[in-house]
Amino acid sequence: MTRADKPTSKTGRIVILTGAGISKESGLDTFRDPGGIWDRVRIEDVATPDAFARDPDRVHDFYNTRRRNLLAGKVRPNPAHDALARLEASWAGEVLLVTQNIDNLHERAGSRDPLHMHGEILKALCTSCQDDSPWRHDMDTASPCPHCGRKGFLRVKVVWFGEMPYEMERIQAALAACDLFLSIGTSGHVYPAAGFVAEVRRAGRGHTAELNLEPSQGQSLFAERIYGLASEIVPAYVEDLLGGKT
Ligand code: BV8
Repeated sequence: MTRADKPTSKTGRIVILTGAGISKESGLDTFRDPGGIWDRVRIEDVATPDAFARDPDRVHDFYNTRRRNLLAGKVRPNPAHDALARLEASWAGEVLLVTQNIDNLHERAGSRDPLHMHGEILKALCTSCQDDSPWRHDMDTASPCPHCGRKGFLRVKVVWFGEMPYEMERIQAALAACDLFLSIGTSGHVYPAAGFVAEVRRAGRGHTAELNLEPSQGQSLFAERIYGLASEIVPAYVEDLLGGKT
């Protein structure tokens, strides 16, 4: 199988996957770095449906703390988020930004419609009427659903372990058709996102690049690997893609 080259024209299809590493320099913790979130709490206690059924107050508290931190004034998009928004605005071909992150930093940087495959911390989901709503304050077991009004049925609109991520068919179709797959700021631990690079390789047409602080679990599958701080390597990569004119 020939190795696809990076698109030189601005008409190719690009799929971008981001993870917690792109938001680290904005002040949000990653999960698996030393001192990261999973060093402080266990996935089984706060990020599974069983955890929520067993101790909803604990899970609400975990996300209330992260939501408050995200909405604190000092957390804002960094040059990596800005560069991806610039790429979307300047690229004539299709760009699909898929993020594993539940923060809103891509939107605040100007990305038009990021696909949050793991959901969004600033949304609530009602398990009674199934509607979702914007949600920017603390949530607890007595919070009423803004749509149906029922209490005790709200959860944060986030995909927990063992739950199906959002819009997988749309993502898989885009991966099979893309000319460039960029994986940014992710350790490649969590599936199905960690398997996206293999799906692009199986399709046999897209160039694959990993931009991360350090090699990820799937690093050997990428045709191109660039390591460094996202706020530095992502703008440089986008500048190169756009031919230096941004
Ligand atoms: C699914 C919640 C199937 C939101 C998250 C048993 C049952 C079911 C499934 C499984 C199972 N066992 C295993 C699985 C699969 C499981 C999985 O992959 N487990 C792993 C741990 C082995 N996956 C799932 O359960 C998924 N669902 O498979 O469903 C199914 C099928 C049919 C029907 C129903 C279901 C669901 C996965 C989503 C889980 N939710 N989070 C939240 O609280 O945030 S995942 C969690 O990890 C986060 O959401 C995060 O997005 C995700 C990935 O982490 P990363 O973003 O990569 O972050 P990480 O800290 O790991 O890495 C950061 C990287 O950045 C590092 O490499 C670092 O070097 C780099 N970095 C740091 N600083 C910088 C930097 N890079 C650049 N610049 C910097 N400055």
